[in-house]
Amino acid sequence: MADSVFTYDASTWSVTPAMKEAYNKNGYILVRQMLNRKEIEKVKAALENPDGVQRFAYTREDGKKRTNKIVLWNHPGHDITGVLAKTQRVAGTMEQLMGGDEVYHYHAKLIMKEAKTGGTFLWHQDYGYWYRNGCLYPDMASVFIPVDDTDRANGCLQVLRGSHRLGRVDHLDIADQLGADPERVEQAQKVLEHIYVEMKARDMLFFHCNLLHTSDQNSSDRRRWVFIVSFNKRSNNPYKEHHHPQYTPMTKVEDSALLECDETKNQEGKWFMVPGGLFCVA
Ligand SMILES: O=C(O)CCC(=O)C(=O)O
Repeated sequence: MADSVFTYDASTWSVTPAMKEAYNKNGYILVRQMLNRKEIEKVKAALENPDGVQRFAYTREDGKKRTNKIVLWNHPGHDITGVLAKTQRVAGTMEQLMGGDEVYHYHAKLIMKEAKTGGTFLWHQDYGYWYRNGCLYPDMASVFIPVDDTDRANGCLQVLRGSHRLGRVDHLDIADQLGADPERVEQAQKVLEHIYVEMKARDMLFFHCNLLHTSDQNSSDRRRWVFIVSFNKRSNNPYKEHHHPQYTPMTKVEDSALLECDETKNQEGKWFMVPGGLFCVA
């Protein structure tokens, strides 16, 4: 784990060869304190605003008598959540870790595991889903940005270190979810290190789309909300149209744009997934 953990310093930040090596070897890097206190408060307030993304929240059963609340959208938009996704710190770092070719916003989501009721996510690879969308290469990745501290008690993310190098594992319908083939997961668990990625709000985890990950129910009395932004490469434009975007140019913004933005309500430009389809905010 230690070789994949770094600490952010705004005055010196760049993606170093050590970070790239760790990402390629382990399938992820964890960067501590990547947002400052003002920034995380802003992001949290935007995600919590009942007149913002919350208008599009829905509940998903986990197949184990628990639920997660989710908001999922395509295209970053122009509010605080969109600005964060487009910053050099988020999109630029991800682009560098993914090899430097241009990336675009594939989708973003807010996962709300509420205290006492929050559900599980089965072991899966994100590419297990995205493969079905016509993305030929696993040249995709996500940034996991908790807005609450997350630990074993409130259902932190768990990963199998280096599992992205297994390639894509078959995904099956299991307990109302799409999960990685349990036989493969069981074998992978015998040879790969199982890591509970405990994080503070302000930290970010950058992870490869073939990294096997899961999370437990939240039986604690603390909620666990996380904002996740996923990127695809321009060169990996999906070969078929589906419910997430084809290549759409994304202009990255300076990190300072986050504190300069005060928009938390206007969701113009985003397409939200809602039960029954996609809803465009014109
Ligand atoms: O929030 C979590 O614990 C996991 C979320 C996840 O893996 C997903 O949405 O694909």
